[in-house]
Amino acid sequence: MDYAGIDEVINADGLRLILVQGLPSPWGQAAKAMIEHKGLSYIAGPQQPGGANPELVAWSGVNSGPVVAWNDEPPLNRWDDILLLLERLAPATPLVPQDAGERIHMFGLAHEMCGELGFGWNCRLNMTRPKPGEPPAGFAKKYGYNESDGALAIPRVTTFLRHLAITLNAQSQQGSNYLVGASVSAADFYWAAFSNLVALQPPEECPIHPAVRPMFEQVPPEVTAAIDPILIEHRDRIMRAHFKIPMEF
Ligand SMILES: N[C@@H](CCC(=O)N[C@@H](CS)C(=O)NCC(=O)O)C(=O)O
Repeated sequence: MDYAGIDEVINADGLRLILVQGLPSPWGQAAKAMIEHKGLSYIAGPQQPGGANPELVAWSGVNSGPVVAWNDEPPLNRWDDILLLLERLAPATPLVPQDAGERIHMFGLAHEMCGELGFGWNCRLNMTRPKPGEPPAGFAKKYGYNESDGALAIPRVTTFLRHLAITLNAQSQQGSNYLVGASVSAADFYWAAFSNLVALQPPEECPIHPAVRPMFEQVPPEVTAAIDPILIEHRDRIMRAHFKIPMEF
């Protein structure tokens, strides 16, 4: 990824995107792909995962990625705020359905993938689970690991995966390859990006550092068992049509 310095990003006009450097962070990769799909030009800056990132924190108020900023408007860090900004900047390539029922469904699915205690969150709780008897540390502490949510993380992930497969199978029977309605929406981008938390793309598509790859590939067997092939077919189709391959981070 061609990163500008953080100061340059903060002081620039136009659209800026802060990405978690070196990791296929799905929130950031979905935002990046949607920006590129919409033909918006932007400059990117790095968030150092696990680092203090003092300039980023002083500017945006958060120490995580993505952060998306437009001109002198306050920098955004929530997936839904980011999506609505992108829709405003490039309405001609909509990723939020016009139809109210489809829109409600799309935001429901997106929340279940991107929101707190959603699919991505639960995958991370499981990935950073402390050893028995040890207190949460590092990302587990930062992202709110506690025993009750930790115990529910895997069941929440498998329930979501089964629901998503039912949705895609029903869509397929209606003649649609997309999660919602008859055209691509933000939900398709989110699933493509978040699928990497349970079925990481091969190195040539997702060139994550070999030392970090095993952490992403440690998927509990009950999660792997809940991955209907239609989920990965959809991911691969959306990735090939709408994401840059190999992934840049
Ligand atoms: N702010 C996002 C979630 C962002 C998020 O969870 N970012 C993680 C991605 S793994 C991150 O920045 N990790 C690196 C770190 O915390 O240092 C949202 O609520 O929509």
